[in-house]
Amino acid sequence: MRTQVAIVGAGPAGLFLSHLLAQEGIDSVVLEIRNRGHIERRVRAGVLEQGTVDALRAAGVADRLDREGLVHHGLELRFAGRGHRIPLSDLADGRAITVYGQQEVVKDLICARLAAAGRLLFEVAGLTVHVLTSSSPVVCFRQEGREHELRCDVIAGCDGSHGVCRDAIPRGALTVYERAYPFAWLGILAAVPPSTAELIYAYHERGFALHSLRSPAISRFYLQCRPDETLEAWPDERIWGELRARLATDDGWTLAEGPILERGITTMRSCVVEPMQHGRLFLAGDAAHIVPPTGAKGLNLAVADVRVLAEALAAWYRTGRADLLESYSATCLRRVWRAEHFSWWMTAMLHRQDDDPFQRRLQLAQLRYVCDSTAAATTLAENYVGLEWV
Ligand code: RFL
Ligand code: PHB
Repeated sequence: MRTQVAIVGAGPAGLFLSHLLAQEGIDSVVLEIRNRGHIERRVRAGVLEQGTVDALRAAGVADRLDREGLVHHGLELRFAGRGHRIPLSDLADGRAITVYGQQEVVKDLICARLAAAGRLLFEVAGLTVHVLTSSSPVVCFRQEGREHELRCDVIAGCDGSHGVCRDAIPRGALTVYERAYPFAWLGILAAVPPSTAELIYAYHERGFALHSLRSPAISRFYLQCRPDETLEAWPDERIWGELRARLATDDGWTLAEGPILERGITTMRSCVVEPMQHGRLFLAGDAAHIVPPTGAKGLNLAVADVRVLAEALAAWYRTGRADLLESYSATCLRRVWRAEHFSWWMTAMLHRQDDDPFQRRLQLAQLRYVCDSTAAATTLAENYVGLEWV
């Protein structure tokens, strides 16, 4: 088997890269360890930056997003029994976010690739990457019991935080920057109309809570919990009780409850590998960097990376110029580190960290400042909707 670009992983990064390359006339094969149903059902991100929506639209894969996505011009910070609206669009040049499930983006991209007869191989096993510093790297894998070798010009490692591409780079060629957090998120999807028109990020002494949404009939919630907790410790009654307590206000706001459709616990960490390239292997998305979900940046960074990579590959194939490929890592890392800082800042401001009352007063002082100062609110708003110039 041969292709120009072998793409490992059919998450948003791998699928969108394959789509962008096809638009430039560049052939690719996407290799995915899971089956199609699994990746189309995997509940994850929900917030798309303005730039992500614009990129999906420009690539012709936003028809359903434009019909079903919920455009939000603000969000709420809730603490000390009161909500404070941050008018995102007023503070960020009219830009907005769109709430649209990541698995819907994945479904739309799979449809587009299959409609264009793109090669998407599901349920590949034992995938390994070889001769990365040669001009003809190779991907080996098994499918339906048969061994395959895929020769290519370039490998795109889009295989997420537990993939194999990053680990194929020799130690010593990469620097890993990491930070763990002493808490996790319990996330649920519930069949209940949202009790809010905009996202609510709540700081409470019992811990952080987030009220998000997916559609007029489906709500999404997250609760800060301990990283060692299991789902058995969280029966439905405890989940709704904590959400009611952490989201409570003094003005009689009530939370509608409903059947829980899906639940999961995610640990939180920050991680960046530098550089995002080794020879002919280019890392993109979660394979190269992880952010805690508080800033809603992971999917948006994955899309931003592959836009840079697709443009660099297009220039290379068209004219032979390699400068954009050579600067791929540096170009992406500027945006990555801005998002790392923003996600860390949002996380530190909103989570209960320990029993330190000094720390709690600092967090409240920061929250009040963000709500009362236009300059501080603008910092949150422009980062949240996505900075155009990084
Ligand atoms: P993905 O989506 O993990 O896709 C990687 C794919 O690679 C496959 N794979 C392999 N394939 C072949 N061989 C192997 N050896 C393989 N190993 C792995 C995997 O099966 C998978 O299909 O990475 P990608 O494409 O880089 O996309 C990144 C995003 O998924 C991630 O950053 C976001 O989900 C993060 N995130 C959020 N991002 C946002 O922008 N906005 C949000 O609101 C937001 N909320 C979230 C989130 C992530 C969460 N969790 C569960 C981690 C909320 C949560 C709870
Ligand atoms: C979500 O809707 O899944 C969501 C929203 C905001 C975040 C993280 C996740 O910061």
